[in-house]
Amino acid sequence: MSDTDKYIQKMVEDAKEKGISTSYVRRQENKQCPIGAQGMCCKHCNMGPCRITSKNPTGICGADADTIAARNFARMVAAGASAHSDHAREVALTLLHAAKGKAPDYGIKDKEKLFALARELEIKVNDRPVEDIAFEVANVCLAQFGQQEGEIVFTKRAPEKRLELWRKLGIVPRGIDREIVELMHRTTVGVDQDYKSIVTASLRTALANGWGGSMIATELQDILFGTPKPLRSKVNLGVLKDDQVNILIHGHNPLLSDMIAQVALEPEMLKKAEGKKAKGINLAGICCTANEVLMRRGVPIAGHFQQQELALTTGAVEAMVVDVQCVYSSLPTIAKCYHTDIISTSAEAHIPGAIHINFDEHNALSVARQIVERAINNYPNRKEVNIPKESQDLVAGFSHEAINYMLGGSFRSSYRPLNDNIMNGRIRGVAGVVGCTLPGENTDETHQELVKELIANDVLVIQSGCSAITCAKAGLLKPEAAMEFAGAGLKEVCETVGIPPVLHTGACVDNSRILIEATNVVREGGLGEDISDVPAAGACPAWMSEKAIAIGQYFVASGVYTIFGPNLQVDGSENMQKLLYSGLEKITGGMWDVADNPKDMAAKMIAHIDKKRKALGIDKAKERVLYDMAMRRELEV
Ligand code: NFS
Ligand code: SF4
Repeated sequence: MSDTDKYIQKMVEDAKEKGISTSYVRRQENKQCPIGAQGMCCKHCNMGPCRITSKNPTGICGADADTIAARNFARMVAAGASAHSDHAREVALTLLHAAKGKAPDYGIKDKEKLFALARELEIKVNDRPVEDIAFEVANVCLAQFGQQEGEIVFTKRAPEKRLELWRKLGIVPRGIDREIVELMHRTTVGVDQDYKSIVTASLRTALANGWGGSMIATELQDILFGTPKPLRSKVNLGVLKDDQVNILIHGHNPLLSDMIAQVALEPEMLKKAEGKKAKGINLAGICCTANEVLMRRGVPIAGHFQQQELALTTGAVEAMVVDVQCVYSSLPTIAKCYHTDIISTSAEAHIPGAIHINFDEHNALSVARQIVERAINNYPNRKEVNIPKESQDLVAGFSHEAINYMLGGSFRSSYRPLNDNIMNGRIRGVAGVVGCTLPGENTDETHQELVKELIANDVLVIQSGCSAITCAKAGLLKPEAAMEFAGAGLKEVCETVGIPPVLHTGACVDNSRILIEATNVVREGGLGEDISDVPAAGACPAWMSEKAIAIGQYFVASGVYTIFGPNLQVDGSENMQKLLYSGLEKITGGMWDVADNPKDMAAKMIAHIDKKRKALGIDKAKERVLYDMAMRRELEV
């Protein structure tokens, strides 16, 4: 158990003593269904639900373990893709409305990125008004959702060889919504029954997420709220303040959290807080919306997914404001023991027991003010407060643009130094470590140990989502972490460039940034012609949400070796195991793998990275030879 886990356990125990149940307690009480864990439960029609066991090899319709495992897996991909993509749709609609003057509180923060994207989308820039350009960019992005035929536009960003492979396999997404709907259709009773065909279709849907929905969300959020640059901040529940109004923003879409972050700084609001005898307004984040406002505004992070309930038990939270995704249904019950308001804001996500203040982009700031005022007025109702001292410094903000800039040195932005250092072996490879947290004794340690093991072996780590939060809590996202934890080669690079050995690239939708980073490495040259050639690996050590499966599948479809823990819900089917854990490598160049502990996971990732180094012929670190006179003479002959 790591130090940060010990503190989680202490809070869980304290809560339990007060009669408060948390996910940690419920996970022990609620035994996971072993049949579902194997992907062997089907409830897609009312002849069932059917459960496949050795005695019962098929469902009533005749579907076998392979079909059922594939259908369940594919439906997770569809659901996960829908979540990221619906988020993206809202962002695109907001950009559209902002351009038309109908969402007056939003503006274009990063004009350069807007212009660059417009050029890429073949939209004229010249001297046209910014709003006109933004309007067209938003329209092209929105068209990606409803497009019925052809190829979604951002697949063109992939290395040529990758795109050709996708074309050959017939998995270039035609339209984002189309692929999600089609996969839902395929997996209803009596439609696609061949596990291979279902998995292939899910590759296409996953790509519609990674190179579609998620990428649109990232691009347009950068345009609306700014492209992240490295900045310092803090993490863990110790960021809550005992003498200020604490507002926690939780969920995913920065459309809301960015507005609240703005309002919390308004002098008028601060005056109101002082009127209630508070020394200020302290904003902190939970889950991915925390990552969004951290990356762009340096707002501190209170905790990851498994800390949302614990944050309430500090008694110091005036309001927890949530929008969509990863919000526990238990929050209002816990909040009742304190003065905390749980405020839901999305028309798509109502929570029994919460206060609903509907948020929409047309009057964003006024709704944000209403929420912040409510929190301020709640401050005098605080009773006993128990804020842990634990907090850590971190550096975040590593968008692919920032990485390009940082690595390029003083002359020009470039990935060349990264490629060179991978080729000369100072950096062994690159790993993306992402995703959720699970309740258990080793919630944080699973991530922290994996990442420590990777950087000790000179693997540069890129992180996002809740996984990044766990490692930030252990101090791994500070430049100083290179000194303490990184191998000699990686340490040298980190010190020269001034970066931490673990780069925080954002929220889960920002895993699309990792696709671009991998593509940039390919384009820079010297490390193969496709993403699958690069010495790189992806990991999600403790997946929870269907979104994680959708992300895993788009990494695999993009040619990345991707390892999940502690299990995948497909193991009831031997054929699915064979296909995911090895067969796909021959098809996409990427594959799935599983490991239930960080040591094995790191070992498998490093073995894969070494395999790729060998294939590139850069496996033997070249000894530096100092020429002596005899050797020179020999050369001259
Ligand atoms: Ni990602 Fe973010 Fe966290 Fe998992 Fe949930 S917050 S979108 S799904 S739990 S990493
Ligand atoms: Fe059972 Fe087939 Fe219906 Fe699934 S679709 S519940 S396996 S009968």
